[in-house]
Parts: sequence; structure tokens; C-alpha cells
Amino acid sequence: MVLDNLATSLRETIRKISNSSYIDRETVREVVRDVQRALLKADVNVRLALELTKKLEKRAMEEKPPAGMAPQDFMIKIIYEELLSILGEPSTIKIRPPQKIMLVGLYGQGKTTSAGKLARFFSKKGGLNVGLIAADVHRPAAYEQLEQISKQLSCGFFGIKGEKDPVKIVQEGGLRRLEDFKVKIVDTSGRDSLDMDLIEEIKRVKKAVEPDEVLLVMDATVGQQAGPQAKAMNDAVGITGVIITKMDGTGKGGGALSAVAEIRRPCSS
Ligand SMILES: Nc1nc2c(ncn2[C@@H]2O[C@H](COP(=O)(O)OP(=O)(O)OP(=O)(O)O)[C@@H](O)[C@H]2O)c(=O)[nH]1
Ligand SMILES: [Mg+2]
Repeated sequence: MVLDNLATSLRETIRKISNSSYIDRETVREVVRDVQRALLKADVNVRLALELTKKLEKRAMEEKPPAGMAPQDFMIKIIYEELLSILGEPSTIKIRPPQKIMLVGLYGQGKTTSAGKLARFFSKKGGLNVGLIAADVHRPAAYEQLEQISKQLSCGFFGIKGEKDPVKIVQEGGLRRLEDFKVKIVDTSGRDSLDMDLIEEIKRVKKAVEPDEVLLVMDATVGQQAGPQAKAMNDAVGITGVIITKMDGTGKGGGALSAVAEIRRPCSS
């Protein structure tokens, strides 16, 4: 589980189950309440938390443990399975070169930083040469920020300083000039809210890039607005995965996880 607080609360619940001498209806109800409380505390949205715990309760009441499995272990197994089915299995980014990855998300969520982290991942883990493409034409110094990252990592970089059309950057330079790079990562512009401008822009960039993956970058501290945002992005450009950033700085993160559940895509952090 990626969420520390959620994991800690659930660990206590699981300890409680392991220590109980039997599992009766009252224990099931208590466990379900504990799980629900842990989910809500981690900011998982209410509808999702209720959906999950209802399923959990139904299975725990109706299903019998397979032969040889203690009812306590069975209860823990069900909790684990239901959490995974709703929150999605954490996954690592797949290495399948040649590949093009486009990063999308609102302002300050960690797109540019994640471009660097991904580049490091592909070059260290996959031994691949990576090219970064600066298609954020709004943020001042976005070009310099990505260029700096590419220098630190000794990877490829392309951008056109001062160019206001991201499609031009991607078409005229990015993809052609970085042709030999096995992995191309496109950094795009954010906005302070999900407006039509941003949607139109990333749609156009997506059409030009034809990415294998469109990753939505979300800050773990994002609240309940995360779900609708993710849905709108997904409807617009088809999100293939979610990167949750700043997990180091928060004990919550349920907002972002609710977003992952909303569009049912794999997530990594
Ligand atoms: N602690 C922490 N800080 C992060 C992480 N990822 C990004 N940041 C910080 O968050 C801030 C914004 O990150 P960027 O990568 O510039 O975000 P962005 O989405 O590209 O932002 P815009 O280009 O403005 O839309 C920077 O100060 C980063 O250092 C993370 O995983 N942990
Ligand atoms: Mg950026």
C-alpha cells in the first residue's frame, strides 16, 4: 500500500483480526468500520469507501474460507483483495522501447520533476537513451528547468525557446531531432484549473506525439477534486496511468487514490 497512514491504520486492524480467537458477525462489523474509518481518514472519497466496505462486509459474511485457511487469514485476504480491486495495483512503468510518454497535469503537480525521474528510471533500469521534450510553453523558464534536468542526467533534450505552439515543438523538433532516442518523454503545460484551454492544448499535443502512454501527474495532497479532474482528463486524452508525487510529504493521499479508482488506471509513485 502506498499510503503510510492508511497502511498503519490497517495494520492495526489486521493485528486485531489476527489476535481474535474467532471471527463472528460482530467482529466483521467492527473490522468493516475500522477499514472505513481508515479510508476516510486517508481522504479516500466517501462513495468509494462505502462501496469498498459494503463489498467487504458481504464477502466476509457470506464466503467460507477455503479448506485449511483460518477464518482470520481469510478475512485479511478479503480486505487485501478488495483494496486492490478498488484502488488498483501499484505498478511500475513498463519498459517497452521504443516508447513515447506524455505527462499531463495541473500546475505544480510535479510533471517536470517526474519527467526527470522517469528519464533516470529508463536509463538506469532499462539502459536506454532518453530524450526529454519541453512542450510546456506557459510556465516561465519551463525550458530551462527541463534542460537543467537533462544536463544533470546526461540525457537528450529538445525545446524551442520562445516558441508558443507546443505542437510545433513536438513536430518540428522533438520527435524528429530525438529520433534515435529509445524513450521520449514530453513535458506539457499545466493550468491552475482544468479549463478548456488546457484540454484543447493537450489534445493537440497528444495528436502530434501519438504517445504510447499518457501519464496523469497528481500531487498526493490533492483533495477530493482529484476524481473529477482525473475523469475530465481521461475523457479528453485517455489517461493510461497515474503518477502520484510528493508522497514523501503527506500522510493522506486518498484524494489522488480516489482519482486512480475513478478512472481505473494503474498508479505509481
Ligand atoms: N517533496 C517533493 N516535492 C516534489 C516532488 N515532485 C515535485 N516536487 C516539487 O514540486 C514543485 C513543482 O514541481 P514541478 O515538477 O515543477 O511541477 P510541474 O507539474 O512541472 O509544474 P508546472 O510546470 O508549474 O505546471 C517543485 O518545487 C518540485 O521540486 C516530490 O515527489 N516530492
Ligand atoms: Mg513543469
